[in-house]
Amino acid sequence: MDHAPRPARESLLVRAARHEPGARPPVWFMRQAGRSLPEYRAIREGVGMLESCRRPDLVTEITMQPVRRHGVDAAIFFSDIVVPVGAVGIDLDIVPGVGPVVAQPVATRADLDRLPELTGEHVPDITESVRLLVAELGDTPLIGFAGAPFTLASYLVEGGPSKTHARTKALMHADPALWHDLCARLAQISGEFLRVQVEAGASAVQLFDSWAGALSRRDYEEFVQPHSRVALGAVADLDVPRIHFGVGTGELLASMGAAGAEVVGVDFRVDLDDANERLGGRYALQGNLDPALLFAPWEVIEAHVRRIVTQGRAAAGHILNLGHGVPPETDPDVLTRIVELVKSLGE
Ligand code: 1CP
Repeated sequence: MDHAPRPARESLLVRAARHEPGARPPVWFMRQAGRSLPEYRAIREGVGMLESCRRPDLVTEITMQPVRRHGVDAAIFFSDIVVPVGAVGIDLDIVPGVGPVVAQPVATRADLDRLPELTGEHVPDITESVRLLVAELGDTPLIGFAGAPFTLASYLVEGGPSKTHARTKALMHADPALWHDLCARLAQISGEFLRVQVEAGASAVQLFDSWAGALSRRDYEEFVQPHSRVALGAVADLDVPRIHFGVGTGELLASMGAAGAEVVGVDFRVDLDDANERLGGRYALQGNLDPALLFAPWEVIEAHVRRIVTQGRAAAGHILNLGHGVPPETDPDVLTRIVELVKSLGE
Protein backbone atom coordinates (compact mmCIF):
# COMPACT_ATOMS: atom_id res chain seq x y z
CA MET A 1 0.00 0.00 0.00
CA ASP A 2 1.26 3.47 -0.77
CA HIS A 3 -0.33 6.28 1.16
CA ALA A 4 2.26 9.03 1.37
CA PRO A 5 3.61 10.79 -1.70
CA ARG A 6 6.80 9.26 -3.09
CA PRO A 7 9.27 12.00 -2.22
CA ALA A 8 8.49 11.97 1.53
CA ARG A 9 8.91 8.21 1.49
CA GLU A 10 12.37 8.62 0.05
CA SER A 11 13.37 11.35 2.49
CA LEU A 12 16.45 11.15 4.69
CA LEU A 13 14.25 10.49 7.71
CA VAL A 14 12.44 7.53 6.25
CA ARG A 15 15.66 6.15 4.77
CA ALA A 16 17.53 6.38 8.07
CA ALA A 17 14.59 4.79 9.86
CA ARG A 18 14.68 1.95 7.32
CA HIS A 19 18.38 1.42 8.00
CA GLU A 20 19.41 2.79 4.59
CA PRO A 21 22.64 4.80 4.38
CA GLY A 22 22.62 8.60 4.02
CA ALA A 23 25.21 11.38 3.76
CA ARG A 24 24.14 12.77 7.16
CA PRO A 25 21.53 12.01 9.80
CA PRO A 26 18.11 13.62 9.40
CA VAL A 27 17.27 16.04 12.25
CA TRP A 28 14.04 16.98 14.01
CA PHE A 29 13.18 17.79 17.63
CA MET A 30 10.61 16.29 19.95
CA ARG A 31 8.24 19.13 20.95
CA GLN A 32 9.55 21.28 18.10
CA ALA A 33 6.01 22.60 17.66
CA GLY A 34 5.16 24.39 20.84
CA ARG A 35 5.98 26.90 23.45
CA SER A 36 9.55 27.68 22.45
CA LEU A 37 8.17 29.49 19.39
CA PRO A 38 6.71 33.02 19.66
CA GLU A 39 4.54 32.33 16.61
CA TYR A 40 3.10 29.32 18.47
CA ARG A 41 2.31 31.36 21.58
CA ALA A 42 0.65 33.98 19.38
CA ILE A 43 -1.61 31.57 17.51
CA ARG A 44 -2.58 29.73 20.71
CA GLU A 45 -3.65 32.96 22.44
CA GLY A 46 -7.09 32.31 23.97
CA VAL A 47 -7.46 28.83 22.43
CA GLY A 48 -7.40 25.78 24.71
CA MET A 49 -4.84 23.06 24.00
CA LEU A 50 -7.39 20.32 23.27
CA GLU A 51 -9.41 22.61 21.04
CA SER A 52 -6.30 23.57 19.09
CA CYS A 53 -5.54 19.85 18.53
CA ARG A 54 -8.97 19.32 16.96
CA ARG A 55 -8.97 22.30 14.58
CA PRO A 56 -7.31 21.44 11.25
CA ASP A 57 -6.49 25.11 10.54
CA LEU A 58 -4.52 25.36 13.80
CA VAL A 59 -3.01 21.87 13.63
CA THR A 60 -1.62 22.47 10.15
CA GLU A 61 -0.29 25.94 10.96
CA ILE A 62 1.36 24.85 14.24
CA THR A 63 2.86 21.72 12.68
CA MET A 64 4.34 23.83 9.86
CA GLN A 65 5.84 26.52 12.11
CA PRO A 66 9.05 24.67 13.08
CA VAL A 67 9.44 23.27 9.57
CA ARG A 68 9.44 26.79 8.11
CA ARG A 69 11.55 28.31 10.84
CA HIS A 70 14.20 25.65 11.40
CA GLY A 71 14.18 23.66 8.16
CA VAL A 72 13.96 20.39 10.10
CA ASP A 73 13.90 17.15 8.10
CA ALA A 74 10.52 16.04 9.48
CA ALA A 75 7.31 17.49 10.84
CA ILE A 76 5.70 15.99 13.95
CA PHE A 77 1.92 16.08 13.88
CA PHE A 78 0.66 18.68 16.34
CA SER A 79 -1.62 16.86 18.76
CA ASP A 80 -1.31 15.29 22.18
CA ILE A 81 -1.16 11.73 23.45
CA VAL A 82 -4.52 12.17 25.24
CA VAL A 83 -6.42 13.36 22.14
CA PRO A 84 -7.65 9.86 21.13
CA VAL A 85 -8.88 8.96 24.65
CA GLY A 86 -10.68 12.30 24.72
CA ALA A 87 -12.14 11.50 21.30
CA VAL A 88 -13.74 8.25 22.56
CA GLY A 89 -15.38 10.13 25.41
CA ILE A 90 -13.05 10.32 28.42
CA ASP A 91 -13.68 13.64 30.13
CA LEU A 92 -10.29 15.35 30.27
CA ASP A 93 -8.54 18.64 29.80
CA ILE A 94 -4.98 19.74 29.12
CA VAL A 95 -4.34 22.31 31.81
CA PRO A 96 -1.73 25.02 31.11
CA GLY A 97 1.39 24.47 33.19
CA VAL A 98 0.14 21.06 34.35
CA GLY A 99 -0.66 18.71 31.47
CA PRO A 100 -3.51 16.24 30.96
CA VAL A 101 -6.05 16.10 33.80
CA VAL A 102 -8.76 13.38 33.82
CA ALA A 103 -12.08 14.22 35.53
CA GLN A 104 -12.82 10.67 36.74
CA PRO A 105 -9.69 8.52 37.01
CA VAL A 106 -9.90 4.84 36.08
CA ALA A 107 -10.02 2.62 39.17
CA THR A 108 -12.41 -0.27 38.59
CA ARG A 109 -13.58 -2.63 35.88
CA ALA A 110 -16.76 -0.57 35.44
CA ASP A 111 -14.56 2.33 34.31
CA LEU A 112 -13.60 0.36 31.19
CA ASP A 113 -17.12 1.03 29.89
CA ARG A 114 -16.09 4.65 29.45
CA LEU A 115 -13.31 3.60 27.11
CA PRO A 116 -14.79 2.23 23.88
CA GLU A 117 -12.70 1.32 20.84
CA LEU A 118 -11.55 4.16 18.59
CA THR A 119 -12.67 4.27 14.97
CA GLY A 120 -11.85 6.75 12.24
CA GLU A 121 -15.30 8.25 12.82
CA HIS A 122 -14.19 9.58 16.21
CA VAL A 123 -11.41 11.62 14.59
CA PRO A 124 -12.37 12.87 11.10
CA ASP A 125 -10.53 16.09 11.91
CA ILE A 126 -7.26 14.16 12.36
CA THR A 127 -7.61 12.67 8.88
CA GLU A 128 -8.35 16.12 7.48
CA SER A 129 -5.39 17.72 9.28
CA VAL A 130 -2.96 15.04 8.08
CA ARG A 131 -4.20 15.34 4.49
CA LEU A 132 -3.81 19.12 4.52
CA LEU A 133 -0.35 18.81 6.03
CA VAL A 134 0.95 16.19 3.65
CA ALA A 135 -0.12 18.38 0.72
CA GLU A 136 1.66 21.39 2.22
CA LEU A 137 4.78 19.50 3.34
CA GLY A 138 5.65 18.10 -0.09
CA ASP A 139 8.82 16.06 0.27
CA THR A 140 9.19 16.70 4.03
CA PRO A 141 7.86 13.64 5.86
CA LEU A 142 5.17 13.88 8.52
CA ILE A 143 5.63 11.78 11.66
CA GLY A 144 2.35 10.62 13.14
CA PHE A 145 2.32 9.64 16.79
CA ALA A 146 0.41 8.15 19.68
CA GLY A 147 0.96 7.57 23.38
CA ALA A 148 1.79 4.00 24.36
CA PRO A 149 -0.64 2.06 26.57
CA PHE A 150 1.44 2.37 29.76
CA THR A 151 1.94 6.13 29.55
CA LEU A 152 -1.73 6.67 28.67
CA ALA A 153 -2.81 4.34 31.49
CA SER A 154 -0.73 6.39 33.89
CA TYR A 155 -2.66 9.57 33.06
CA LEU A 156 -6.01 7.73 33.24
CA VAL A 157 -5.27 5.98 36.53
CA GLU A 158 -3.44 8.83 38.29
CA GLY A 159 -5.89 11.43 36.97
CA GLY A 160 -3.00 13.64 35.86
CA PRO A 161 0.79 13.88 35.71
CA SER A 162 2.61 11.79 38.31
CA LYS A 163 6.24 11.52 39.32
CA THR A 164 5.96 8.09 40.94
CA HIS A 165 3.12 6.39 38.97
CA ALA A 166 2.22 4.83 42.33
CA ARG A 167 -1.48 4.18 41.69
CA THR A 168 -0.70 2.87 38.22
CA LYS A 169 1.86 0.38 39.50
CA ALA A 170 -0.42 -0.60 42.40
CA LEU A 171 -3.26 -1.38 39.97
CA MET A 172 -0.90 -3.30 37.68
CA HIS A 173 0.19 -5.61 40.49
CA ALA A 174 -3.01 -5.76 42.55
CA ASP A 175 -5.38 -6.49 39.68
CA PRO A 176 -3.40 -7.77 36.70
CA ALA A 177 -6.55 -8.86 34.85
CA LEU A 178 -8.02 -5.37 34.98
CA TRP A 179 -4.61 -3.89 34.09
CA HIS A 180 -4.30 -6.05 31.00
CA ASP A 181 -7.87 -5.31 29.90
CA LEU A 182 -7.28 -1.57 30.34
CA CYS A 183 -4.05 -1.70 28.36
CA ALA A 184 -5.62 -3.85 25.65
CA ARG A 185 -8.23 -1.11 25.10
CA LEU A 186 -5.56 1.56 25.09
CA ALA A 187 -3.49 -0.46 22.62
CA GLN A 188 -6.47 -0.57 20.25
CA ILE A 189 -6.99 3.17 20.63
CA SER A 190 -3.29 4.03 20.14
CA GLY A 191 -2.92 1.62 17.25
CA GLU A 192 -5.98 2.95 15.46
CA PHE A 193 -4.87 6.55 16.06
CA LEU A 194 -1.55 5.73 14.38
CA ARG A 195 -3.35 3.95 11.57
CA VAL A 196 -5.64 6.90 10.87
CA GLN A 197 -2.60 9.17 10.53
CA VAL A 198 -0.71 6.79 8.24
CA GLU A 199 -3.74 6.14 6.06
CA ALA A 200 -4.10 9.90 5.64
CA GLY A 201 -0.46 10.19 4.55
CA ALA A 202 1.99 10.22 7.50
CA SER A 203 5.35 8.72 6.43
CA ALA A 204 6.54 7.41 9.82
CA VAL A 205 5.13 6.99 13.32
CA GLN A 206 6.43 7.43 16.83
CA LEU A 207 4.99 5.65 19.85
CA PHE A 208 5.68 7.72 22.97
CA ASP A 209 6.02 5.59 26.10
CA SER A 210 7.45 8.55 27.92
CA TRP A 211 7.12 7.14 31.42
CA ALA A 212 7.97 3.45 30.81
CA GLY A 213 11.37 4.13 32.37
CA ALA A 214 9.61 3.99 35.75
CA LEU A 215 9.36 0.20 35.36
CA SER A 216 11.79 -2.68 35.82
CA ARG A 217 12.49 -4.77 32.73
CA ARG A 218 10.53 -7.63 34.29
CA ASP A 219 7.44 -5.54 34.84
CA TYR A 220 7.82 -3.87 31.45
CA GLU A 221 7.93 -7.20 29.63
CA GLU A 222 5.03 -8.70 31.56
CA PHE A 223 2.66 -5.76 31.84
CA VAL A 224 3.50 -3.34 29.06
CA GLN A 225 5.41 -4.76 26.11
CA PRO A 226 2.59 -7.04 24.85
CA HIS A 227 0.28 -4.03 24.59
CA SER A 228 2.82 -1.75 22.95
CA ARG A 229 3.43 -4.57 20.47
CA VAL A 230 -0.26 -4.49 19.56
CA ALA A 231 -0.22 -0.69 19.12
CA LEU A 232 2.88 -0.81 16.89
CA GLY A 233 1.50 -3.86 15.09
CA ALA A 234 -1.57 -1.88 14.04
CA VAL A 235 0.50 -0.18 11.33
CA ALA A 236 2.80 -3.11 10.51
CA ASP A 237 1.12 -3.72 7.14
CA LEU A 238 1.27 -0.05 6.09
CA ASP A 239 4.98 -0.01 5.32
CA VAL A 240 6.01 2.95 7.48
CA PRO A 241 8.95 2.91 9.90
CA ARG A 242 8.09 2.93 13.59
CA ILE A 243 10.01 4.84 16.28
CA HIS A 244 9.58 3.76 19.92
CA PHE A 245 10.65 6.28 22.56
CA GLY A 246 10.68 6.60 26.32
CA VAL A 247 12.55 8.53 29.00
CA GLY A 248 14.95 6.81 31.40
CA THR A 249 14.60 3.57 29.46
CA GLY A 250 18.27 2.50 29.41
CA GLU A 251 17.33 -0.87 30.93
CA LEU A 252 14.42 -1.32 28.51
CA LEU A 253 15.95 -0.43 25.15
CA ALA A 254 16.11 -4.00 23.83
CA SER A 255 12.59 -4.77 25.05
CA MET A 256 11.26 -1.61 23.44
CA GLY A 257 12.90 -2.46 20.13
CA ALA A 258 11.55 -6.00 20.32
CA ALA A 259 8.03 -4.60 20.77
CA GLY A 260 8.03 -3.94 17.03
CA ALA A 261 10.03 -0.84 16.08
CA GLU A 262 12.62 -0.11 13.43
CA VAL A 263 13.96 2.86 15.42
CA VAL A 264 14.58 3.06 19.16
CA GLY A 265 14.50 6.50 20.75
CA VAL A 266 17.29 7.01 23.26
CA ASP A 267 17.12 9.64 25.97
CA PHE A 268 20.16 11.65 27.08
CA ARG A 269 21.12 9.29 29.91
CA VAL A 270 22.54 6.59 27.62
CA ASP A 271 25.36 7.20 25.14
CA LEU A 272 24.43 6.10 21.64
CA ASP A 273 27.43 3.72 21.64
CA ASP A 274 26.03 1.94 24.68
CA ALA A 275 22.50 1.98 23.28
CA ASN A 276 23.71 0.45 20.03
CA GLU A 277 25.54 -2.28 21.90
CA ARG A 278 22.51 -3.05 24.06
CA LEU A 279 20.41 -3.29 20.89
CA GLY A 280 22.88 -5.56 19.10
CA GLY A 281 23.25 -3.08 16.23
CA ARG A 282 19.87 -4.17 14.87
CA TYR A 283 17.98 -0.89 15.11
CA ALA A 284 18.25 2.67 13.93
CA LEU A 285 18.66 5.04 16.88
CA GLN A 286 17.00 8.40 17.49
CA GLY A 287 18.53 10.95 19.82
CA ASN A 288 20.00 12.14 22.03
CA LEU A 289 21.29 15.64 22.81
CA ASP A 290 20.51 16.54 26.41
CA PRO A 291 17.88 19.33 26.21
CA ALA A 292 19.67 21.08 29.09
CA LEU A 293 22.64 21.66 26.77
CA LEU A 294 20.47 23.97 24.65
CA PHE A 295 21.26 26.53 27.36
CA ALA A 296 25.05 26.06 27.09
CA PRO A 297 27.34 28.16 24.85
CA TRP A 298 27.23 27.25 21.15
CA GLU A 299 30.72 25.68 21.20
CA VAL A 300 29.51 23.16 23.79
CA ILE A 301 26.38 22.34 21.81
CA GLU A 302 28.35 21.96 18.59
CA ALA A 303 30.86 19.57 20.19
CA HIS A 304 28.06 17.38 21.54
CA VAL A 305 26.13 17.35 18.27
CA ARG A 306 29.31 16.31 16.42
CA ARG A 307 29.99 13.58 19.01
CA ILE A 308 26.42 12.25 18.73
CA VAL A 309 26.57 12.23 14.92
CA THR A 310 29.85 10.30 15.08
CA GLN A 311 28.44 7.80 17.57
CA GLY A 312 25.31 7.41 15.47
CA ARG A 313 27.34 6.26 12.47
CA ALA A 314 27.93 2.91 14.19
CA ALA A 315 24.19 2.18 14.33
CA ALA A 316 22.00 0.71 11.57
CA GLY A 317 20.62 4.23 11.11
CA HIS A 318 20.55 7.48 13.07
CA ILE A 319 18.02 10.28 13.41
CA LEU A 320 19.41 13.26 15.28
CA ASN A 321 17.05 14.54 17.98
CA LEU A 322 17.09 15.65 21.58
CA GLY A 323 17.01 13.13 24.41
CA HIS A 324 13.55 14.50 25.32
CA GLY A 325 11.39 17.46 24.34
CA VAL A 326 12.40 21.05 23.61
CA PRO A 327 12.11 23.03 26.88
CA PRO A 328 9.70 25.99 26.57
CA GLU A 329 12.44 28.52 27.49
CA THR A 330 14.71 27.43 24.62
CA ASP A 331 16.03 30.13 22.29
CA PRO A 332 14.62 28.93 18.95
CA ASP A 333 17.69 30.25 17.10
CA VAL A 334 19.77 27.56 18.81
CA LEU A 335 17.58 24.87 17.25
CA THR A 336 17.93 26.48 13.82
CA ARG A 337 21.69 26.53 14.26
CA ILE A 338 21.76 22.83 15.15
CA VAL A 339 19.79 22.03 11.99
CA GLU A 340 22.28 24.09 9.93
CA LEU A 341 25.21 22.31 11.56
CA VAL A 342 23.79 18.84 10.91
CA LYS A 343 22.98 19.75 7.30
CA SER A 344 26.53 21.06 6.78
CA LEU A 345 27.88 17.65 7.81
CA GLY A 346 26.35 16.11 4.69
CA GLU A 347 27.92 18.56 2.26
O1 1CP B 1 -0.11 25.06 26.61
C1 1CP B 1 0.46 24.33 25.80
O2 1CP B 1 1.01 24.77 24.78
C2 1CP B 1 0.43 22.91 26.12
C3 1CP B 1 1.75 22.26 26.14
C4 1CP B 1 1.64 21.00 25.31
C5 1CP B 1 2.01 20.85 23.97
C6 1CP B 1 2.61 21.87 23.04
C7 1CP B 1 1.09 19.80 25.76
C8 1CP B 1 0.50 19.54 27.09
N1 1CP B 1 1.12 18.90 24.70
C9 1CP B 1 1.69 19.52 23.61
C10 1CP B 1 1.85 18.94 22.24
C11 1CP B 1 2.44 17.62 22.12
N2 1CP B 1 2.38 16.64 23.10
C12 1CP B 1 3.07 17.08 20.98
C13 1CP B 1 3.19 17.72 19.61
C14 1CP B 1 4.18 18.80 19.49
C15 1CP B 1 5.59 18.43 19.20
O3 1CP B 1 6.12 17.40 19.63
O4 1CP B 1 6.25 19.25 18.52
C16 1CP B 1 3.48 15.79 21.30
C17 1CP B 1 4.26 14.82 20.43
C18 1CP B 1 3.04 15.54 22.63
C19 1CP B 1 3.19 14.26 23.29
C20 1CP B 1 3.01 14.17 24.75
N3 1CP B 1 2.06 14.73 25.56
C21 1CP B 1 3.80 13.32 25.55
C22 1CP B 1 4.90 12.44 25.02
C23 1CP B 1 6.12 13.25 24.75
C24 1CP B 1 6.94 13.63 25.96
O5 1CP B 1 7.16 14.83 26.14
O6 1CP B 1 7.38 12.72 26.67
C25 1CP B 1 3.35 13.43 26.86
C26 1CP B 1 3.89 12.72 28.08
C27 1CP B 1 2.23 14.31 26.86
C28 1CP B 1 1.41 14.72 27.99
C29 1CP B 1 1.46 16.18 28.18
N4 1CP B 1 0.75 17.05 27.41
C30 1CP B 1 1.06 18.34 27.76
C31 1CP B 1 2.02 18.27 28.81
C32 1CP B 1 2.62 19.45 29.50
C33 1CP B 1 2.28 16.92 29.04
C34 1CP B 1 3.27 16.33 30.05
C35 1CP B 1 2.71 16.39 31.45
C36 1CP B 1 3.53 15.58 32.43
O7 1CP B 1 4.62 16.03 32.83
O8 1CP B 1 3.08 14.46 32.78
